[in-house]
Amino acid sequence: MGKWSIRMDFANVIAEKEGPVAVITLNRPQQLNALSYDLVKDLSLAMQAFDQDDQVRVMIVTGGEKVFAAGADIKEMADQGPFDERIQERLKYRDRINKISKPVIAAVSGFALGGGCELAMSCDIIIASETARLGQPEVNLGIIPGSGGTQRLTRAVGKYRAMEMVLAGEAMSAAEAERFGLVNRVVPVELLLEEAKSMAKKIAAKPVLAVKAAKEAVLKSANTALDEGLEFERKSFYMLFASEDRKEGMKAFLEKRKPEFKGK
Ligand code: DAK
Repeated sequence: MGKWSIRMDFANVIAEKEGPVAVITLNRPQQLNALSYDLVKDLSLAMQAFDQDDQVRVMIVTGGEKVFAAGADIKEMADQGPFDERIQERLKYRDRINKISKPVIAAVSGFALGGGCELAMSCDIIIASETARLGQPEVNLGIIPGSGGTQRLTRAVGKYRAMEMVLAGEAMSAAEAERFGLVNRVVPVELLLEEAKSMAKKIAAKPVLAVKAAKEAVLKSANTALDEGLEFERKSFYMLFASEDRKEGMKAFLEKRKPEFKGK
């Protein structure tokens, strides 16, 4: 088991946790981590398990150093009909990934295409390596992005750049993705996981109730008009005033010491 305190067994992902940080590695390297039904199911189950695990504060989703994910599994999809039971099931597992309440960091190296790019975009923070290439090439297959690509990409990079990616199907380099705000930062490949873990540990040290409310409030902004979003933010803000961690955080600041958060 090495330094990992827990390692869950799944056929298509490696799920490990080290203290408050869980790392889930997509593990179909021969198929460039193509997102088969089984992989999406394993990923979803692993993420849900960590979401319910009180020891885990932050998750990292990665494909390792070579490739993040080359999209949905085209071999599997080729013969599927639109109402195939597996497509419906897949949607259910995919939706659960979007509903994870803890912060999720994507550590992206190599190709993140189609469903791979959409998976990265449904995470909260994206750290990329210099080799990362993010794109929505679905148009080449006669389809369009189906897991949020047209919506999240447009919100991230703006209409015109999103149109180019979705209509022409060409991927963005890591440097360009950083310039357009599609990734938080770009680091050398060998530092990718280290950087993601360092970000994860930083967040893991913050008071858990405030982190949860902050993620919820930022995500809310995508689905609401400004007035409604501001109201939601205000309610969450006042709710946190009732927490012990809020009192401790402010007291510690005034006493010039490090706060000791309890998650209450
Ligand atoms: N699916 C299945 N296998 C794949 C794959 C994929 N997406 N991508 C790569 N592979 C396999 C290749 O077939 C090859 O397998 P073997 O021939 O060795 O058996 C192996 O991985 C290595 O790939 P290449 O030989 O092609 O490697 P290269 O380095 O030459 O090229 C590449 C890398 C990433 C440029 C190329 O593999 C590529 O273009 N891959 C396809 C990328 C793509 O089009 N991705 C979008 C897929 S469509 C849904 C919502 C969303 C979606 C689905 C459903 N619902 C609402 C239900 C999402 C759709 C998509 O993502």
